[in-house]
Amino acid sequence: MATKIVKLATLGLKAFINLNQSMIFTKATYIISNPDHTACPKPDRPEYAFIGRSNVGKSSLINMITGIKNLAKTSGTPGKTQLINHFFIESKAKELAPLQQWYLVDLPGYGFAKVSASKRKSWEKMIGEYVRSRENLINLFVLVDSRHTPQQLDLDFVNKMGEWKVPFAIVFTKSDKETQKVVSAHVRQFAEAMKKTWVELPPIFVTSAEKKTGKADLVTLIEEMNKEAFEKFKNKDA
Ligand SMILES: Nc1nc2c(ncn2[C@@H]2O[C@H](COP(=O)(O)OP(=O)(O)OP(=O)(O)O)[C@@H](O)[C@H]2O)c(=O)[nH]1
Ligand SMILES: [Mg+2]
Repeated sequence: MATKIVKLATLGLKAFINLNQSMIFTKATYIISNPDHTACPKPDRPEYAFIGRSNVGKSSLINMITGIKNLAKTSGTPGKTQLINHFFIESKAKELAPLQQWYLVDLPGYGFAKVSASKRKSWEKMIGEYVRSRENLINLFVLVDSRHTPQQLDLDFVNKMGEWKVPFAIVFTKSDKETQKVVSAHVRQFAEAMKKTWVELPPIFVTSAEKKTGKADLVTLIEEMNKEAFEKFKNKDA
């Protein structure tokens, strides 16, 4: 099925410049896990969620970003994360910068073959409802395994986000498991596949939670989007 050409309406991304800032995390704590979006914390802070196939490395990436090894639970067995998990984060861009308080969200993976069809369906429903109705969701990070050529499931997912107008960035994971040449080829192929239906590509990152690479660019993007989001929150309250 042909996908509608969609233009990214991504908050803050145009303003994104890598200033080589490195975010200082002053607090990162687990708050709550929920089976559906209605029970999530009050949407009064910017929120960033991590999604992707089961086992792609979502929970590991959250731990890498915050620098806390076991903040989000990881596992070698796919299907570990089964609920919407909220983490409260307090950070600043540099020593004297103002504190920013925001949420990180670890989501279950999509497309996991080894759970029952009904469970898979209910996860997909939970994810779909969460990304479409969570009003403080500033950006979704869609994780893609850098060891593979473009997978239809991932392309279908990003196209769905386009249809739903959910702002997202793509994060290639596990880049330590392949040579840089292979990883670059897979990233290029994914971008080419997206260009068939997209007029503008989202931001793309290459990471390894194992080697702790790619963190600075990700946190810089969050920092920039936070600034813009806080302005919006302020205007809403005024
Ligand atoms: N080599 C390597 N292994 C990784 C990396 N990121 C994650 N892993 C491993 O991949 C497995 C899955 O990682 P998780 O972070 O639990 O993946 P997930 O996407 O949260 O998985 P689910 O919650 O089950 O959907 C674990 O064994 C991790 O140690 C990486 O960058 N490099
Ligand atoms: Mg997980």
